[in-house]
Amino acid sequence: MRTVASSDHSLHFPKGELSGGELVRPFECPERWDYIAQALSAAGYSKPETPSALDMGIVGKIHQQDYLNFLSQAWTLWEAEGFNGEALPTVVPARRMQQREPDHIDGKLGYFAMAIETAITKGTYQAALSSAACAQSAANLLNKGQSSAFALCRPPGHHAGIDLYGGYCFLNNAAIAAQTLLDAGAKRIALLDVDFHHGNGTQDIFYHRDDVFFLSLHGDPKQAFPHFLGYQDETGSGAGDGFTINYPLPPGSAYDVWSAALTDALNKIRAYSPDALVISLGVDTFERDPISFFKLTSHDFTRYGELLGAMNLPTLFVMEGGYAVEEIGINTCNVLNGFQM
Ligand code: OKP
Ligand code: ZN
Repeated sequence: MRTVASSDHSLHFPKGELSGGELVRPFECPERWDYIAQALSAAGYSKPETPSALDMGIVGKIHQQDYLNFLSQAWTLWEAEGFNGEALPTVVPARRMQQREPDHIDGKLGYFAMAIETAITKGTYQAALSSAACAQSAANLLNKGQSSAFALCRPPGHHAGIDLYGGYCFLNNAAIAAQTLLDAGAKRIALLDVDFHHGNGTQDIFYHRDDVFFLSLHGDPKQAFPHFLGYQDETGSGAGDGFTINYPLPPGSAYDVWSAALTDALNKIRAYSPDALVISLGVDTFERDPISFFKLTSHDFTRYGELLGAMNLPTLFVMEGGYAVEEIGINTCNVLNGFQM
């Protein structure tokens, strides 16, 4: 399996994440990328390829232009105010307030945020662009006939909506990859999100569409981030009616419970008969993940990789979360190895 990665990920390394009322060192840190790259190399995967320049025309089919303008300007506007810290929102357009983009950066940050733990810094936008480019270039490997590919995306993407950032995400890498497959002639894409957290951004982007079938297994939003999306009764709308499926699962869920949901999802994907499968691959379902509550073992990642491989579909893996940093490489490789068994 060919892999795509960009060293630009290291341009995004905020010092602080708002967690438990403190600014802590972010869980989503640059070493995550290093551990995965190292594990891929140790497992005999060929050296990751550098992505081609991102096609912004395709990005424009996923994200709104006002949002892209905001991301591109945020750090400059923040610095121009003379603020000393990293850019974090403090005020959001809550119920019954104006949904209107303000001029001041404090207002813009809150207007486009879906969560406020995530800092924007000088290199954030470039890192996000290169991360999306990895997903897009990996999608283009499938377009050119490869049966699978892995995009080592960092920062992750699945919480980024049409015009929303947060939860460590800025551009929706998996959605951009799915659109890249569609624009090359695919008619139906299944996008399966196995990250511990609900892929609210991906759901938002495709909620009204029937050309991308979105399925997500995740911690029940009553108990888990992002808390405000990912319930079972969200099933799509309009043309997209029936093309969103959520599997919210309770705290402590181990492989028996989790894989039963996966098997159901895979059966529904088979019935949809997609041209390709995109996996939002988060390995924060791991039993020792510091911010999640599922109980998958390292071996379980191999087991479900095999189930994904048995689908016999062109498959693109897009890296999302995973915060047990020392085990993130092994767990990610286990999925890819299982897939190829
Ligand atoms: C990003 B991805 C829990 C706080 C959660 C944000 C989590 C973002 C996860 N105490 N903070 O889906 O792995
Ligand atoms: Zn996650």
